[in-house]
Amino acid sequence: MDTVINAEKISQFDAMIGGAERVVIIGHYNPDGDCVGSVSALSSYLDGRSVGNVVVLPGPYPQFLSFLDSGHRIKAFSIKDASTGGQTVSADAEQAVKDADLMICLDHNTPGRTEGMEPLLREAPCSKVLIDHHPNPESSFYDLVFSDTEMSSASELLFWILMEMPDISSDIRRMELPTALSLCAGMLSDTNNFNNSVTPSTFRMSSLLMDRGVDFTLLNDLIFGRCSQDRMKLMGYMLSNMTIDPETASACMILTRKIQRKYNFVSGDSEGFVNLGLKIKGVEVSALFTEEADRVRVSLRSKGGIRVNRLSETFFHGGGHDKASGGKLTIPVTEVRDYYLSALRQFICDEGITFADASRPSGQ
Ligand SMILES: [Mn+2]
Repeated sequence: MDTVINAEKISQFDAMIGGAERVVIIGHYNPDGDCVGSVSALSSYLDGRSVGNVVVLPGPYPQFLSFLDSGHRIKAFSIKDASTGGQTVSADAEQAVKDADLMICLDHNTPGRTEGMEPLLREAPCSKVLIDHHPNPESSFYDLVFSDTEMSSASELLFWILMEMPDISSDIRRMELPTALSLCAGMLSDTNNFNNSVTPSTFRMSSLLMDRGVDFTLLNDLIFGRCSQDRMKLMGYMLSNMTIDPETASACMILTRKIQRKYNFVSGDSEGFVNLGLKIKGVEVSALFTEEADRVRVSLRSKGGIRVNRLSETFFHGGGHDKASGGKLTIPVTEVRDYYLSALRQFICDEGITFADASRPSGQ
């Protein structure tokens, strides 16, 4: 952590916040738990310093994360118009970006990850700060960059930054409880409850947060234990219809619009589904394809030698982490599975990948 957080950067960040009157906090498209946790934590930290701030996300967050926004202060930039079914831009959210004198971007590495907000962000004249844990940040866009791919989550990175700020000075008791709760929720969410990307620093953070009074049992229940029946039934359907390809050691799930309608799908309902394929012996890469209005959204996970960020960059118009990445396709959903398998075959061949586990899955 010391390579990205140093005293000079902390005092620069502290001065930027101290000199700001209207901070806009930005998260990424399809906001997840780490995104919503880190933006709400930063917002409550700024509240504590009486610095005016607004959170703007490219779209609405999943309902199960609403406990992180009890004051209903998070604005969605693009919202679905109930009458037309199309997308409309929130004038409020747009104005908040234009009015800001400081922009702080969390859990994404380029304005491109904010989709429709990108032009607005690129035109904004204010100073910009990045706090993120994805590889290859677009550093030239930001005036100050905190980037560390070793961190489990943007929430963990923000935690260590806040701990170094002069008003907290490594004393966890000086961190407000709502800030601590949000940071913990973001970390638990991105690590899938300590299942991936954790390091000793993640446990040090957890220990301090527990000292501060964060209730891990409650948070665990709020994040992972309040599924709707529809979501659980959809999970059952998706597991029953998951396909396994022994040759590429891969699993594939496709969530079509038809199935979404059948199970009354709402945003967040497929959270974590992509990880399920990796539970099968011999599967090293897992994909979830979600049909949307104008594209098929791609989620990829790996636990072997296949670096899914490279796979996504090459074949799925996306990127991310070695073991977790996303992307998009604009081909018909019926062609997605064949495309995925041929992309995998080519990638495995081009990269010379061999599988660690000789006992491949045996298909259905
Ligand atoms: Mn994250």
